[in-house]
Amino acid sequence: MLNAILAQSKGATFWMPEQASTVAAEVDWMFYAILYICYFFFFLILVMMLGFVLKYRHRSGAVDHPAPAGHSLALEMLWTIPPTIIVLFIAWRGIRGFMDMAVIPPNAYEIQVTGQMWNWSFTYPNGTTVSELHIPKDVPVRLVMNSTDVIHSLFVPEFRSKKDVVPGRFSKMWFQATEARGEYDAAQKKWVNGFPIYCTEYCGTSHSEMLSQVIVHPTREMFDDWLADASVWTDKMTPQARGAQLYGMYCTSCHSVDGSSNTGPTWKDLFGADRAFTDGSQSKADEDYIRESIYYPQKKIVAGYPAGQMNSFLGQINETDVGAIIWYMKSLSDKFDQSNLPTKPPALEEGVVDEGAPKP
Ligand code: HEC
Ligand SMILES: [Cu+2]
Repeated sequence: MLNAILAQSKGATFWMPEQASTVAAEVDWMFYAILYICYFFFFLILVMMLGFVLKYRHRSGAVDHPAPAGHSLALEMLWTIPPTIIVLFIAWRGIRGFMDMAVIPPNAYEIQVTGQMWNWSFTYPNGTTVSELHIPKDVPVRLVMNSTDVIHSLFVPEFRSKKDVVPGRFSKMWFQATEARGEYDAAQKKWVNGFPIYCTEYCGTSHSEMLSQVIVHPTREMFDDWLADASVWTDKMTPQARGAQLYGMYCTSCHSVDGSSNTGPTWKDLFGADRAFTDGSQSKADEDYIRESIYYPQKKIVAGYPAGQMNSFLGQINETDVGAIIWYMKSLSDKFDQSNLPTKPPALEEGVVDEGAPKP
């Protein structure tokens, strides 16, 4: 009965979104318990206050200054002991729920999370990095999270899970999804309808735009299939399409591809252009220069831009993917002969046999 009132309903309510993890029901229980305790005292105090206002209102002939009230042991016990029991109960139940969330099961599946201005990336044990979190249902998942720049905070409301992601240290969080969610939209070529992911560190310009989603696969097998598929792009897209995908994951917040200005220079017509740097030197934007700009961005600072804005992507974007980004920049530049762009995914180019790639 009590449990039914205190939100063991899994669906969304006025206060809370649907429950989709093993700890969600306990969090809601505590939330509603405190909420109803507050309702109770709010109305109790309000009714008594109104009652006293009426009962002791000013009437003609009444004594102006009644004798000060003395000491009432019963009353003092009443306002001391029940509230103490209530707060101790809240603390006990809260600590119990906190421990469930804090103690990570040793068999949890581990995913690395990186927060950076202004997106999330998720790296799997095989090294695959994606911009949306995919997990299997009914499997405990541990997130080991860090930030390359400022403090971020990862929040999945349906899981009731939130944790700060702090530069210079790893924070950890775990959850176990109880509901499968999300499907692949073949027309749009992307996953849709997952549980939303937010950054709740609202202290800078675009944390609120660090939106992503959790796709919960119904079984471990389906998750493993997804991961195997996500790990290989060479049989699915051209290198310039892969470059565009990486751009969407890491670079959109600072670089435009249509010539408009942003934190960093636009990539439109960048490849092959002459670059001038703050130290007075110059160079052509060729493959080497772009690779260096991605791995060692502080070596040459483009004139007109402040240094220290762009972080190195060394260890985050591998050489193959840097190659794909360079192809993408070539596809955006009028200084590159567009008829030289690859037309097929590398694994499907004639004469290239990739034994390891799963068959389409
Ligand atoms: C936080 C903002 C930011 C992000 C994110 C960012 N950059 Fe930059 N980038 C800059 C700034 C600012 C400059 C210009 C100053 C400099 O040379 O360091 C720059 C310069 C560059 C240049 C040289 C451009 C030129 O006009 O010569 C390249 C190439 C580049 N970035 C590639 C990338 C790639 C690839 C990514 C994503 C993987 C990326 N950047 C992500 C801010 C960013
Ligand atoms: Cu953030």
